[in-house]
Amino acid sequence: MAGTKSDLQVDLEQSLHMYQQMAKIRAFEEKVNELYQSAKMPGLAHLYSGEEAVAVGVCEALRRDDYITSTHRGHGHCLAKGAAVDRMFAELLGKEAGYCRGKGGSMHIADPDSGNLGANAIVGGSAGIATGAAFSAKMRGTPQVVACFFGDGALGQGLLYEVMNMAALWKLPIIYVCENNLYGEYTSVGETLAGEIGARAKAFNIPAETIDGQDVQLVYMTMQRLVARARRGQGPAFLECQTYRYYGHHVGDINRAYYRSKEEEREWTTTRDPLQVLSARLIAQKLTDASVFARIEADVKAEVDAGVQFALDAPYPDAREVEQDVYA
Ligand SMILES: Cc1ncc(C[n+]2csc(CCOP(=O)(O)OP(=O)(O)O)c2C)c(N)n1
Ligand SMILES: [Mg+2]
Repeated sequence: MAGTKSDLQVDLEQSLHMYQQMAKIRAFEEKVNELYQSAKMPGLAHLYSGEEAVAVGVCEALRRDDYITSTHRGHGHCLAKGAAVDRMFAELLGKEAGYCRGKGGSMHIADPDSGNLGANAIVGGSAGIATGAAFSAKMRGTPQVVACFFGDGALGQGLLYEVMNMAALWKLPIIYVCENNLYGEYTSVGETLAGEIGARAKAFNIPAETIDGQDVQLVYMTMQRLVARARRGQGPAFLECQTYRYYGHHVGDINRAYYRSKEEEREWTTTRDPLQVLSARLIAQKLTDASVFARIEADVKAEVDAGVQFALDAPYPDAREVEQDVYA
């Protein structure tokens, strides 16, 4: 029965699927770090480790033809929406098999087949693209919904407020998902943000909620509600997910001690780890046991190992294609 409370429970199969998605993102990011540290990957990357429950909980509530827009810290969003590990690695390594034929790299991965309109290196930049996509869905009369991911740093960008105003006025089917990981580069949100985060959305009469972004079941259930509302034509919503990045701002930021404490890192990585939160809960509820998680971990490790090997072996694009598909 649609809309009953029991619909909003997360069953075991779906919980394990979300665990598997989170474990895949974690394993992927660990491998990206290894590639960078061993100088096998050009450029750099912003790792999503620690924030997996946000991307996975949000994307679990979406259909394949719903849209997302992503950020500079976008690998988790791409994978959660359905991108393949091998083509992701290929893109990071500049290979032709990558999602942008090796010309985009870490911060520009897009995959229209899975509804991913792309990562974006301009902080806040994807808000305009996401809102345009929601406007397009409304004009075309499709039931598609858009999830727009952005970090706390994007709250300092004017574009976000211009598009939230439009989305509210035109009742666009979009969820603005703020990944508040407490830092923008090397500065704590306490030094950059005045007032409450949700109040910014409420100023446009957009309903806003703040939740624990380390609890994937909670993220999923909350998103399910907001997505259903948007699909019914009731307009946008704003979701602040409180989360934490385990590594530095990017893979080269290895000395974090001058801007955040070891105690803070320890608290988030031990008591609030999204994978452990979910596995401990399912075990405590006697729904499953530790061997199931061990098997999932082994499966995703095998997938990631095969994916990276595929990408390492894959050819670079032909040099004559250097200007092909390049628009600026
Ligand atoms: C418009 C713009 N200003 C500045 C930057 C440089 N920059 C890159 S990432 C970043 C911090 C973003 O912080 P946040 O939005 O909280 O995302 P997080 O890195 O924490 O995931 C900044 C300032 C940029 N890319 N774009
Ligand atoms: Mg941040």
